[in-house]
Amino acid sequence: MRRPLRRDFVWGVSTSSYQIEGAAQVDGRGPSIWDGFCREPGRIANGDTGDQACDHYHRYREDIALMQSIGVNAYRFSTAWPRVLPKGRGAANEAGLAFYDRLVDGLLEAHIEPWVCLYHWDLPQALQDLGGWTNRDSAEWFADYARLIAGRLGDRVKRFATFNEPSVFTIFGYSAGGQPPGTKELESFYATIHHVNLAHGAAVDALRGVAGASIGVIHNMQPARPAHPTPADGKAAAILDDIWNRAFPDPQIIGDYPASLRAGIDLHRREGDMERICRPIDWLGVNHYSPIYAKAEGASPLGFAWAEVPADAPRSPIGWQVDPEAFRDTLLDAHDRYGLPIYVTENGAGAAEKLDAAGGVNDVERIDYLSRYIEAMREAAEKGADVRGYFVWSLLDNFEWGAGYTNRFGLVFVDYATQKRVPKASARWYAATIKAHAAQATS
Ligand code: GCO
Repeated sequence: MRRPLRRDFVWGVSTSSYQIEGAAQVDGRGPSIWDGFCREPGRIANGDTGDQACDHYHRYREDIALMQSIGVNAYRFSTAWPRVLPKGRGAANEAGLAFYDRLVDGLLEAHIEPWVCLYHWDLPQALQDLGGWTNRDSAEWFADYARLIAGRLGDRVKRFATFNEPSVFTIFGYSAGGQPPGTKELESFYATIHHVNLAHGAAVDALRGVAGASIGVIHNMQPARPAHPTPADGKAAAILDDIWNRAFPDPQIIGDYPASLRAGIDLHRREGDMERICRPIDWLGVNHYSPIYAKAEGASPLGFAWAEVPADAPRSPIGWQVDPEAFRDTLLDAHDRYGLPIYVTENGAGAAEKLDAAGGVNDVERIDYLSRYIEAMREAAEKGADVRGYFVWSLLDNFEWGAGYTNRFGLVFVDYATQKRVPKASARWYAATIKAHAAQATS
């Protein structure tokens, strides 16, 4: 008899502000770096933008009802910094804060616990104009934003994350291209890593002002594997592992950077910085989809290049490798290395779907992916990983960054032309999974 997951296991869904809210120029929201990036020719598939997205800003009550129908007990979302501070600092936007009041109150009325992530990549453009994360002042800008959110929502919200996937937005924003600001300058890259870590620590201190706050951070964690079993590719994979998996959780939780990054970071590190960064937190959010691959690349300033998934590997409909064992091992490694309670804050499968003749989506491949990954998570828990929750990415189909609206990750299909929501087969499957767990946990 398999040991059930914890009785208080959290079953949720995740989204992010820029990917679902829309209302980009409504009620005083200021521009973010993504608003501008989407308008640069060639950056986003089909020239898509987050201007409307899922119109969650206006349809949040309908979306809460969808969460209720699935039976989740938690909802992870992000607050949009430029919606509450249009210039990134200074005067707050009451209409923006009032939206999050309404959203949080609606969730609590539905008995769904709000989990608030402060930063899911939508930096106010006004702060980017001051250097953004390359500017060491960004730590204080972020701490002030954290204090504003904590002060407004902290009487009702207790679960806070500082950042979502800092390695992704720093690598692709400042080194590999593909995300704003799209620069490729090594020193700026190291500066942003260090300043984002400082911002994390400053925000943790700000959030500690909330009585009963349970503070975490959300990191993508994926085995970095060599494209070929050669010493050169093995070295490249080790570099990618440090940059992709360790550059943030290690200083934030262990207290120092991986050795391979220290020379670059030391150009920006000051006395006392590691104590400013490594502040006690209560949980670790792990986002995981698949392994990643690296190959040696002498011409690359970082010494590696991304490599393809092996041709014979099982893949999801958008070509990401399906490897549940890698997920199990990632959870066990994270448990061993960081020793914090773990919540899987993102896991899911993308597809280029459309409504079938019956007006539904029978997403059996997504169901297969989710069931195999949840089983792998159970196995990790049985082997000792302190896994306490699981959030599907995502509740809704939404703006998938560079892929625009071509990749759909939702349990719920969104017809962007009409904004009609259609729960997929996976929404019904997830609802049944949550119910089955509840029955098992109380037996
Ligand atoms: C990320 C983000 C999400 C993505 C999801 C699917 O990792 O990019 O957290 O915003 O939409 O991971 O790619």
